[in-house]
Amino acid sequence: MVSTLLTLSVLVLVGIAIWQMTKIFELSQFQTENSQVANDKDNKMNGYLMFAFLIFIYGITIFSLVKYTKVLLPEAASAHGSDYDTLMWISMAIIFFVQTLTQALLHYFAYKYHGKEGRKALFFADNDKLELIWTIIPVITLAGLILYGLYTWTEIMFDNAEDDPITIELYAQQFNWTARYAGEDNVLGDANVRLIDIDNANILGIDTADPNANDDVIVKEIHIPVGRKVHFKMRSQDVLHSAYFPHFRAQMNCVPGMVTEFAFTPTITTADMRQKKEIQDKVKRINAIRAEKAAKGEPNSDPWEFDYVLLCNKICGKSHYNMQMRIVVETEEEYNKWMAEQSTFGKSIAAN
Ligand SMILES: [Cu+2]
Repeated sequence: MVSTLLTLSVLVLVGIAIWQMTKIFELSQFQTENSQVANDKDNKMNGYLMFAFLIFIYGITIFSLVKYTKVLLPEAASAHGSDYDTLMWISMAIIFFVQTLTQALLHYFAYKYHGKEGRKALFFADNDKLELIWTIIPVITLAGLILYGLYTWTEIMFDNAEDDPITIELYAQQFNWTARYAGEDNVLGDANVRLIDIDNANILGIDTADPNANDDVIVKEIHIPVGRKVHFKMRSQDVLHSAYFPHFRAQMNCVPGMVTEFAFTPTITTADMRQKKEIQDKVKRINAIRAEKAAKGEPNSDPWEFDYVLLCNKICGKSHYNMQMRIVVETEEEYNKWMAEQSTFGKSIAAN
């Protein structure tokens, strides 16, 4: 501890010494060609450099668009997903257009009006017309985007008119997910962190006295029938986590001490998604990288197959990156068959 402090103070002192020495060095220089005042040549040079930098920005933008567009998420696999994507693409298009235009203007003006011997800047205190224009246009655009966003949000979050959703609880903890189906009655049994009893297979702290808990089904992989709404209720055991379903365009924080909710309807089965061209291309690309790793004998190099996933999207600790669960979207029959194979909470408790 003391030695760390000592090392730190020595480093700081050395830093100050170097800084003072450069200052002395600067002061000792003769004020000839090395003048700090920019001349016409310097100003012109800086004007050109502004243009060069603009070309660099556009170049790197085009490069990224060409090279990295393929890593974007595939087609949305939920009923609300296309609304969400449209909202994002409209916002992105407006931002992209305005950014491209203003960036060019900024650099062009910096070049056009670069410093010149004898040129003086025009000064005026204010201009009502200009201020009106640059206030009104953003206000209208932003109001439009925000209203459209709110409308989409309400559509996604509060559209529960039809349905008979399947209720599934997602339980987050450092560093894994556990899911609990509400069972035959579609009502989750009460649960509390104080009731957790690892030795008796009660990992979610389910209240054994609650009759609704008996038919609950605890699993480590989610299966959902395509076209059926799923109502997720999230809990967290320890810290903030975030349930992120990238392919279904859904995300909700999991907060210790409260239940958060999100519902969506999956529209494409896992099997159908695997047939899509963009997914097959992605699988090919990833497996090419994996084959290279396998040739070198590196880990995580077995061939990969596409699956929907639930990820944690909050930096919740050192193994956060590994916090994921497989989601299988299948036909109603396949789902029923899978569900029939699962054991209920009541049965596993009785077996203990
Ligand atoms: Cu997490």
